[in-house]
Amino acid sequence: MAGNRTFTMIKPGAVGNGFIGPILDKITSAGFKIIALRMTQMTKNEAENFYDVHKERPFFGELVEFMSSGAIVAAILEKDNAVSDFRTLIGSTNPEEAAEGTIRKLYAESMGKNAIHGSDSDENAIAECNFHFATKKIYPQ
Ligand code: 3AN
Repeated sequence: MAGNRTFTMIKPGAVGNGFIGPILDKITSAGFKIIALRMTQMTKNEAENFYDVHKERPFFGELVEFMSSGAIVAAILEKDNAVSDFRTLIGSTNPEEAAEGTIRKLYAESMGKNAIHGSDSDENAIAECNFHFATKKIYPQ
């Protein structure tokens, strides 16, 4: 059965461009409940650990630099079928290929600076929620 939680981060570019409010509105308007929320800045080391699965990819250095370059907004979201429905809401990794109305189509600058992260599996969602939030900082609705 598909899980009901996913993890997201509004990335530094979108935070810097003033899109926290509009993006959170898109998320809640799509039926997701925010059950944990935190503005923070990842250290380079934390970004390397978070994106460890991508360490062999050519864009890893750029990704780590960007994700530790400014504030992010991390959140845990609850909804039936959360991982898959949230991936649909954010759109393709490359904003040029993202469907109209998706968060990346609306707010991403490029493939690297693509506005928002969404977990790609239930297993990764659990790991990513635990990476950013202590259990006592999660408030199931
Ligand atoms: P997604 O975030 O859509 O699941 P992944 O997991 O393939 O995409 O990549 C993780 C992150 O790495 C992306 N959100 C994006 O910021 C960055 N990224 C992926 N592919 C590229 C690329 N070809 N060039 C630059 N950055 C990339």
